[in-house]
Amino acid sequence: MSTIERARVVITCPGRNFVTLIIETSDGVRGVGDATLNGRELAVASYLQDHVIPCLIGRDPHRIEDIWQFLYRGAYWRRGPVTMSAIAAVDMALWDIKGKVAGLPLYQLLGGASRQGVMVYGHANGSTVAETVEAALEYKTQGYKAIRLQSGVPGLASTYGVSKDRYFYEPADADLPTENVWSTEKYLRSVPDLFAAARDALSWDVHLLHDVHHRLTPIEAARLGKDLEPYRPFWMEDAVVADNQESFRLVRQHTTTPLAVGEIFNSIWDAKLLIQEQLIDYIRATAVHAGGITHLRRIAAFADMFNVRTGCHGATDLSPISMAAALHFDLSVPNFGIQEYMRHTEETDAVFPHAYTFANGAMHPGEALGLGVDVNEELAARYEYKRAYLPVNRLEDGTMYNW
Ligand code: CS2
Ligand code: MG
Repeated sequence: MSTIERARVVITCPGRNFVTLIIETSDGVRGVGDATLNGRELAVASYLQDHVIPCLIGRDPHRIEDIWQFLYRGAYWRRGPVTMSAIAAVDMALWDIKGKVAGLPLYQLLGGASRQGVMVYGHANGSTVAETVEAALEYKTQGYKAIRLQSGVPGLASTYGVSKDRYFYEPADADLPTENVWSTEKYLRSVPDLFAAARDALSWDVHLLHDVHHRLTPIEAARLGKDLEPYRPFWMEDAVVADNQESFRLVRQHTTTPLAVGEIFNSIWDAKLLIQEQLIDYIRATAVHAGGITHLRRIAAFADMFNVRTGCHGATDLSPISMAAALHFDLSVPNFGIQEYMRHTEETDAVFPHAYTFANGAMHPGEALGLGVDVNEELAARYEYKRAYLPVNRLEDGTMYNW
């Protein structure tokens, strides 16, 4: 029987920080898992190095479920983004190993392909509506069938999702948290104009999405949902902070705009009421922050019972290992909705060589064994960790708010 012989954490920063777990078996098979938690990378690295890896050595790498349960129940202090990102990294690496030993790409172990390809959405953004619509037209020209729109807000110096560089968005922008200023009133006035201009320019043969990024109250979200109905958004994401899942009941009562939530969820318990009361249409949880492929499959199966589809998070602060894991999952899961695709930089892609591809608005994980991605440790070593925080938000009167 093969056993887990070695495991180590690789921290690298090819433009932004990534944390990777490598597991190696006594048969010489190597698996990789993403453990990146934006702004708290070292916490997960330590959780793995100091508390998880000692428990892995000598175990049977094929007992993925048993190891998952050992790490979840055995932690005593259950759930939370750090714990579940660490468990996720182990889970992804063990599925990678199982695929390699089986001689199959991971999606074949998850039940095979349920579709030809995985529809993705790109990120059009700009400091003005005109710039954002121009970027969206470029994405449409590149073949995207779904495009997220994020525009600057008149009267605000900065806002979520608008990057200095049109294609690469990295919000963790400083050694200490940058303080942004937010005004809901100014924001609510600007979004309908953005969608009106975008529909006018892009017509109806492309899906349009928007990320509110946790910044509205339920009644404000209800108002924005109603204001956007004429433009038929594919979804309005993170309309309201979801700590209180019941608050989505009010939004749901007032608008037919589809709702997506969950990129910051780390277990099924964060979404239970939202799913069973059908308060959302898409669940955004993804492998790296929600306990890996094993737990993500549980969340998707529960969601399927209530007509909720998947819409996995896929920002640049999730490494190409997470993108690969998501694409294998997306290709197979029956209630697939859409996959976020924020392209990584060439530097990052060089550190994480991968088999996945993009064409005509969709992606495919490829036919390489396991996850079909690896980490080039020699190249990774050239990029030192660099502390970086996500920004914080204050209202115009100085009140601390949600970023
Ligand atoms: C965003 C992310 O991709 C999204 O939908 O919410 O860019 C998010 O802000 C980052 O992943 C945070 O690290
Ligand atoms: Mg988001």
